[in-house]
Amino acid sequence: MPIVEEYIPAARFLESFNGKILIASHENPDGDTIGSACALYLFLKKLGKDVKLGCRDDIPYFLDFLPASREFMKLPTEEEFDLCIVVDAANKERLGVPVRAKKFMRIDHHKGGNFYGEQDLIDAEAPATASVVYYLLSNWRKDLIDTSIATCIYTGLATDTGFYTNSNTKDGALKLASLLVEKYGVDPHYVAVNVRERNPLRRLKLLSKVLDTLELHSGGKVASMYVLKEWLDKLGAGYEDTEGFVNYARGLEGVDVAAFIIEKPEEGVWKISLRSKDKMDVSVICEKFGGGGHRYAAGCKIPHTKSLEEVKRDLLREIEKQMQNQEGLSDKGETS
Ligand SMILES: [Mn+2]
Repeated sequence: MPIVEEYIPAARFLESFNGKILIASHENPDGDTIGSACALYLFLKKLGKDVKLGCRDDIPYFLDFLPASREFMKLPTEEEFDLCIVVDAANKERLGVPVRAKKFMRIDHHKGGNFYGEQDLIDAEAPATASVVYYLLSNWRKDLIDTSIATCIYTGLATDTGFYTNSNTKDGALKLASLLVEKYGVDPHYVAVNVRERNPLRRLKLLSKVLDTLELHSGGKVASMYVLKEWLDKLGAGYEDTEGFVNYARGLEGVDVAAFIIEKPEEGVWKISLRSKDKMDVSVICEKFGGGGHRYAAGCKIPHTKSLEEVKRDLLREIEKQMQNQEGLSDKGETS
């Protein structure tokens, strides 16, 4: 359980803040950044704050059931804010666009990153940013948390834990989920059906193409897959349709690290998603390419000027190197 005192300064700061607030979700938004932003937005609205929601990208179809998900404005905007609350992102760059704000605040559960001031609320032990948001709100005005707010928090928690299967699924995540259901009337089945069982046909067609690219490396410990922009265009699919594909590669027996390479020519990059079964810390690999994330899930970008073959080669080389480093570390750990 988080230490209550840590949440008080952030609550006090927001309580006394009287200006224009923007809650900003990161680019290529996931359930945690959208769920956290929506929960905080609904809560601040109840307090009568001047608050807006913003994101560079469209809200993915699997999150459009969330209360307030349709309130997002497209970033960038000319509008200037007194405060921008960056949720679920280690730095402003993760917003994908510049934001005009006098002050920034970070509410997050990622390790490292940039800090904007005393008002930041970061708990690297938290399973999701949504759980950080929950403890902020419950240490502030518990009575204002309703089923809508709780459903947003639950969705962030459920998606970031892979519906309670990822390695961040510990006692704390399950207890919070239980509390949200018992006390605030969240319906887990409703959330699961909305997030996971409204797939458009184009997504499955895309998956079948992507699975065809599956390759194993390093004696079967590493799996890679990719998707090309032209395939998306042909199927009328978007990047949101590739969400979760990397888990098929990670799910293979013997695979410790799965890599998914997404071509994004309009951003001039290849976007890389890495997943591990927790034996390997993939955030370290992504940091080498200027990205980051968690032990079990991380991402980075490689310039599009490189060919797919070069990207694969560079990535696999770094993964291989880190596997040797980290295996070396754990061996040492065992003998000392
Ligand atoms: Mn998160």
